[in-house]
Amino acid sequence: MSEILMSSAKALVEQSRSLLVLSGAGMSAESGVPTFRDAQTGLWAKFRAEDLATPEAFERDPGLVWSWYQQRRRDLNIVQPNPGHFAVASFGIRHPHCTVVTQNVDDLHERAGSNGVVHLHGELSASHCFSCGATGDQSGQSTESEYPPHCTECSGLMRPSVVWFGETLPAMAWSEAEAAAQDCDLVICAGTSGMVYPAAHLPSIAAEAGARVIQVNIDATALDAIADINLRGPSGVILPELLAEQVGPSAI
Ligand code: BJW
Ligand code: ZN
Repeated sequence: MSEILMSSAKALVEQSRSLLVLSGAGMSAESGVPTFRDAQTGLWAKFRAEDLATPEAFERDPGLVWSWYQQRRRDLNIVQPNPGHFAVASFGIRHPHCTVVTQNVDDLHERAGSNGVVHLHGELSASHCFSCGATGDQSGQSTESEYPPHCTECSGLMRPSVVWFGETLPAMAWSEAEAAAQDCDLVICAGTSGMVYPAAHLPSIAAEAGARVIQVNIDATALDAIADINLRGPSGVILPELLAEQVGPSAI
């Protein structure tokens, strides 16, 4: 990757007073979590989204949908955050005006030390009732059961607390993300194809309000056109360099 691009991107980070990091599945790819749309390894290359990630799919076959998410929960238990997650977390500690908005349902940003992460598409570890929305007591939730447990409030079926196609995003998460996009002066989009809305609209919201946009991705994406700087490469390599503490001029 060009040294000139990296140093221009670092200058934008250095000048930024309010940063938004928008992450997608590619951010966790180097931890071993599959993306959705990568040609060979993405989840949608092996499974049909219509069969697993819609409310209609759950109504049709709750056992199939639940067991697929249970397997993903087990897979998530054995992976670790990668250097990209750690770079974002350590930057957030040094710069209080850094908001992390993720489309990911994993908790790898939090496990790396990021606080206040906004989850646009929910969280894999949580469940709520498909009928009444109650979250219930999750303390005894096992990742082994292959059929959804019953709700303690209404005896409906529990479902994973992730956002499926056709469902609205959690209102609080969306309003926090939208406010961060409107207020920031720099957005870093890391590891997202920019194909799923409304999340993919956030960089344009920020750009229209005057922010600059840096994209970190191994490939070209739908966001290339609005990014001021495209840094091509793995987020686990690029982000540690981009967000490294700048060493100021010597005091001597
Ligand atoms: C690396 C890397 C490395 C790899 N380093 N980079 C027609 C019908 C129905 C709906 C719609 C429709 N047209 C539009 C819609 C709206 C729909 C939508 O956007 N669909 C598009 C796909 C067309 N959106 C919705 O339905 C949303 N809700 C909504 O709009 O509500 C309003 C409404 C209500 C009712 C009716 C209509 C509207 C909800 C979207 C929910 C998305 N859910 C999922 C599943 C979550 C649960 C689960 O995990 O199973 O969220 S889908 C999936 O995509 C997941 C992700 O968060 C999301 C985004 O994907 P992401 O993160 O960008 O991953 P990938 O795989 O796409 O890209 C990975 C990138 O990483 C690639 O670019 C790689 O190159 C890169 N990469 N390794 C850096 N090491
Ligand atoms: Zn219920």
